[in-house]
Amino acid sequence: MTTTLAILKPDTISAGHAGKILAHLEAAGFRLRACRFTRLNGLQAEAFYAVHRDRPFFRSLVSFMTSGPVLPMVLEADDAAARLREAIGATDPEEAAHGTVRALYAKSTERNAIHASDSEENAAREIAFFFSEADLLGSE
Ligand code: FUP
Repeated sequence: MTTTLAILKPDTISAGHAGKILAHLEAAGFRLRACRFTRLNGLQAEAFYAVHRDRPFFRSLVSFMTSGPVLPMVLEADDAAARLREAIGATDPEEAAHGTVRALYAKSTERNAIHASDSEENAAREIAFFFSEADLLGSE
């Protein structure tokens, strides 16, 4: 079993879709190991998305991700990072496969409902961004 990070984004929380998306992921075989309800400030959102700093959509992405609360969570499964990427679908919901979280709930490429780490290496970094070792102890 491995773990990965998901974030239910502000559009998901404001639309009241958090419970449905969590139920969808649990039904798909992911197990919840940790979660928080928080609101990112500008510095935190910029740091989390630092890899995109020079992209044209960066300021708008930071503005959206700080516009309301988010729900970061650690999910566990066999090959969790790759399987979660499959379960959420393509970045642009119009390209997301039928039945994926983004096909079902995302409104646009920016307001796309959920983040998921794109590799096991990034999953470790992103889990550590939101959760401490102590948060994960005892939740196996
Ligand atoms: P993903 O890994 O599917 O979340 O997508 P990317 O890492 O390519 O992009 C990170 C976030 O930037 C996406 F969730 C949404 C946002 N984004 C835009 O707002 N516009 C774009 O053209 C591309 C990405």
